[in-house]
Amino acid sequence: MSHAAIRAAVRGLPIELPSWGFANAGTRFGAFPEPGAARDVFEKIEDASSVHRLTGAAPTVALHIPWDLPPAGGDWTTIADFATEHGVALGAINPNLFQDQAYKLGSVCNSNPDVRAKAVAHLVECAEIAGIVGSKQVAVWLADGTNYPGQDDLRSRRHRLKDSLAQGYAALPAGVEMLIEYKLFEPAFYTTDLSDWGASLLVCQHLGPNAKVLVDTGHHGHYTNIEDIVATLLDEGRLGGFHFNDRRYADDDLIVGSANPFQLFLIFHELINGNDGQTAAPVAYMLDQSHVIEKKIEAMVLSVQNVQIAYAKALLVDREALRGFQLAGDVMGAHNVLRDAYETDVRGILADAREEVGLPRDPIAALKSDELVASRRAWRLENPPRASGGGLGA
Ligand code: PSV
Ligand code: MN
Repeated sequence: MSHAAIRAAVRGLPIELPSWGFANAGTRFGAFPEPGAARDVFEKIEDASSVHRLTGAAPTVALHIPWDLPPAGGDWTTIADFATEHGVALGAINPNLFQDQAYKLGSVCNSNPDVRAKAVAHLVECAEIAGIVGSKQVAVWLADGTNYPGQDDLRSRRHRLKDSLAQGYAALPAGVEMLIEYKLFEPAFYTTDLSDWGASLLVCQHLGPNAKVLVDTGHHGHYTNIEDIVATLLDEGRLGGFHFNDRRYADDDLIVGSANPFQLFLIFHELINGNDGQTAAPVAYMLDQSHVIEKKIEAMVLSVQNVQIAYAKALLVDREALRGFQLAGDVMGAHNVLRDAYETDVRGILADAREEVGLPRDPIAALKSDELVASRRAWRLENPPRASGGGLGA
């Protein structure tokens, strides 16, 4: 593929940012707040808009409810308008079905019908918000599961799961998809009600065509072949999108491509292969990271760049040669086609792609001297937040 075609394809890949990745976060051992980090939905949108202004690649920001709420006297239109004024739009709406005290033993799978009703009402509320702000997805992740054998009846939980999600699905406005995320474990340690892609796929098939699987790259067992999962889901028409992050041990939520960039490249190879061979499949490309020691905006910019690097390298794969080696049974010939593309340094192509449309060649260097980002930080240190807000473990 020509460099011009690669530049155009990379510029055409929208990468969605998670609002919660701009807020202070911690682990259960402690938190180390970043001075001037975003405290409410307005500030998270401001920071997401900075990433978009510097990279041109992140036009939407996902919200997490109720970590993100309009201020007293405002409504969701206020937030959507604020995003538009800042040059971005609102992306996936993420229901929070894990933090409320009522969800101690689960949300949509809870044996208590009142708790399930509360969880379903929240799903319906999120579907309504998606309709108001023009979002295309409600992205559901459940913390539901059990810690001990015998704690609950597993088949009953599954029936409750399908029944509750069907009620949320029925509330989706036209054109909005329900993305269903899975996770091997955490916070539950014995069973998780949606623990892998197969469990999510079965639920999606039960719900209907607008339900699709969301692959969070940090949610698998060690050495799981994620690109193979991607190929399968894409082939079934049920790949809804990604939560990109990187990990070494569990759901580490690290900067994308920092631990295993080869895996990210192979995922993009499948996304192009399963599409038209020229561009990655039009699914939702979202980041889901949580920053404990990193500078938050810089970490997001780096993740965006790492996604683009993986994509550009995958676009370089000589698919015709690859097919030839595959059909000839030439194992090493085929493997080397992928290696050749992966070993190519594409940073210059990406810098050109940015410069061509008036963006900085090096967004991180530009961030470091960005006056708007600095002035927002300074303002936050002197002023209270404009709305209530929250994030992960802060
Ligand atoms: C859960 O670990 C998860 O990946 C889900 O996507 C949540 O919505 C997100 O992280 C934030 O906690
Ligand atoms: Mn996720």
